[in-house]
Amino acid sequence: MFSFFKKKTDTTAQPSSEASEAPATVIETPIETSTPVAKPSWTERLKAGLSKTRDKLGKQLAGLFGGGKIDEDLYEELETVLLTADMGVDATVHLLKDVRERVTLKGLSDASELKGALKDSLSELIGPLQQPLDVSTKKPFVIMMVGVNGAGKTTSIGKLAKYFQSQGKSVLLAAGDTFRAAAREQLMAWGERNNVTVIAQQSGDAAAVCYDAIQAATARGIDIVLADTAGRLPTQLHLMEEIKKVKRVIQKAIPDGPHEVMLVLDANIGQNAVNQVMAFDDALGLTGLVLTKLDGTAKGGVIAAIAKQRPVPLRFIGVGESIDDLRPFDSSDYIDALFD
Ligand SMILES: Nc1nc2c(ncn2[C@@H]2O[C@H](COP(=O)(O)OP(=O)(O)OP(=O)(O)O)[C@@H](O)[C@H]2O)c(=O)[nH]1
Ligand SMILES: [Mg+2]
Repeated sequence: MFSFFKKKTDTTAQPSSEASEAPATVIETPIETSTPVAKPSWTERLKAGLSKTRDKLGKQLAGLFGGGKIDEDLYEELETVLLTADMGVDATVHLLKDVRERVTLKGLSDASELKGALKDSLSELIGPLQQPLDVSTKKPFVIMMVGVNGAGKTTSIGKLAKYFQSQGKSVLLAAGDTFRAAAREQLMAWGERNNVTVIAQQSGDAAAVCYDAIQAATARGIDIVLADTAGRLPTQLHLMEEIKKVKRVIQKAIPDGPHEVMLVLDANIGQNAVNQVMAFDDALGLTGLVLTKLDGTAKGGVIAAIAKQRPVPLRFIGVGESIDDLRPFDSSDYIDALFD
């Protein structure tokens, strides 16, 4: 399937440790195809994507908010519902306290009025995570994508490339996952869909590929570099050292870079997502998050857990596998899609 790319590969080994010492063997793919597809609106897809969470959370809440008095039993049930939606203990305790305060302040007594109070509390909690990524501050603006295996890094890069292009930006991809055999081809396939150049090496290290990509982007006046990296667990210490090195080498190519260190998280893992945010943040200093696969999970509440425990800006959320299924996080859209 990828024979087109294979023709261009170079088998020169790159036993380099620091990119500046070892120029990358570059495989470039300037490709001219695009795939226009008619699709439902983002709001519809967001709602459809969050349907599992909404079905579960929404139905349970509808039961609670149906009517009757606001009493201790009701708060207890609400606590269970929030925990089940994977909001985590900290966020749940916080939300309950906040909802109680709102109920007292507004003199609410009927359970049907609780929904508004909960929406307001949730909005105040997760609202600060809504900080859209401004890529216009640097050129090239270098984005380094990190995360565990299978989180959705490579597909998110493809989606982001398309998103940024639609904003009139030029994009270059760095195939920095040099661990997995098919990774480079996967990124090139995404490059093809998005009509973007991919900088890759047949072999060699991730840092060298990123270094080379930044130099190419600088020389060509490209707006954005999206650097893919291999998946790794925070417990794999040697791989965490390797990713720190990638960051250091990026800084050699562009001293104030990377301008965004973005952790890609799979929403299906629920509370584990919070642990991953903490571990990658401690190692690399995260500046943003991408939460993928919200369509496959009933655990959309994890955003509240992140907001409470390690509020790294949530730049984008993904609700499906197709190229338009990743968009900037909007907290009120998100809350509306959860509740309505
Ligand atoms: N349903 C759904 N699937 C997604 C979403 N984002 C990514 N995926 C799928 O998740 C799988 C893994 O995605 P990749 O992009 O290869 O993940 P990765 O983080 O690059 O994985 P490694 O390179 O192995 O570390 C693919 O099958 C994607 O199509 C999403 O928002 N929703
Ligand atoms: Mg990948």
